[in-house]
Amino acid sequence: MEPLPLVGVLHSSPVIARYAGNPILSAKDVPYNAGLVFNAGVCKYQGRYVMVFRNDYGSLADHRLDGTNLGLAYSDDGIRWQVEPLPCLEMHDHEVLRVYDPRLIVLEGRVYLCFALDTRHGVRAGIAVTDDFVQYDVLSLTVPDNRNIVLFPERIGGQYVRLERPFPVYSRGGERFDIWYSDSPDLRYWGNSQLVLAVEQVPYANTKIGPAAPPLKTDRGWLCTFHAVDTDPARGKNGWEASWKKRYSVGLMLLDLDNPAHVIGMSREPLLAPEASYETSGGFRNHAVFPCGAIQEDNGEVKLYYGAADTVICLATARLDDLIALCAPLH
Ligand code: BMA
Repeated sequence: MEPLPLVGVLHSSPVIARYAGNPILSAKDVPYNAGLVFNAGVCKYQGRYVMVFRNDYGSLADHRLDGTNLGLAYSDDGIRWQVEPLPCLEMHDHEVLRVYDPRLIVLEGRVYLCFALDTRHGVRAGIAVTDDFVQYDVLSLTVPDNRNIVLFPERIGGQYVRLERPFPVYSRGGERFDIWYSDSPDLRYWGNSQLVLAVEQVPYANTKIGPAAPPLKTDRGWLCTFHAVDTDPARGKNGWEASWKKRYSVGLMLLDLDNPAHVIGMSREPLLAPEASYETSGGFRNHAVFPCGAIQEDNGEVKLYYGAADTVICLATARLDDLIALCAPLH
């Protein structure tokens, strides 16, 4: 298969503004062993903002990582966070190596946590449900290789719906991965899988794309962020991880309200591209912005929570109307 072209320079859209106090959460805010504190799911539940974040702990000073857990934090304003004394959802056992990249979705009054998990027999993705962020009931796990699951916040046509990103390593010709749709009658059995958006349709990706934060319902369609990855072998060492050469930007698409496997529109340029110093330098993997949480406020603002350089958690905001307007029809 022909390689996709190099992407070149990228800039963030003028409609999005980084919070001036970024990062909003980092290792120093966590009351237990913490290192890289990044990709965070966020929801509003029972009057508070709740965050579940990824913590790759170890010693940053020595560039050493020992393991991964998920931290839990609460906030009254979505900006200042208080981290709980202990991590949550420990699944580590002989088979499960780690759980990471959480997304939170409030659906029919309960909170669903979608997560990736590395196992001894492949990368999987799971869906768990909780009412208190203490007890979690794991409802389903995919077969390998699949991750980046995001659930829609309501049933559509009676079915539960999700976006996901399988890794077809043989048939697509290298690391060329796309966004897929599946639905389920009960959140346990998933099927009716369909391709939603392919990497070659995204001008700012040449490697892979995947769902980012969970979809937001608007009167024009489901507004979905996705991560868009491009590789440039000339980029060289790009962070303190040994061989990191990729760049992660954020794309935006609008899906049909009644048939979310159908793309109505997509931003032709990234919503967010790594540009701020905390996104481009000094991190584990520089040039990575990776949202796992989005909150739609009543005043028309959208808060986007993203991991920056796989090292800290940041916030950016935009107007919902501006985001919808960026999604141009796909040809
Ligand atoms: C992806 C995942 C994410 C990470 C991103 C950028 O493949 O591992 O957890 O944030 O790469 O490094």
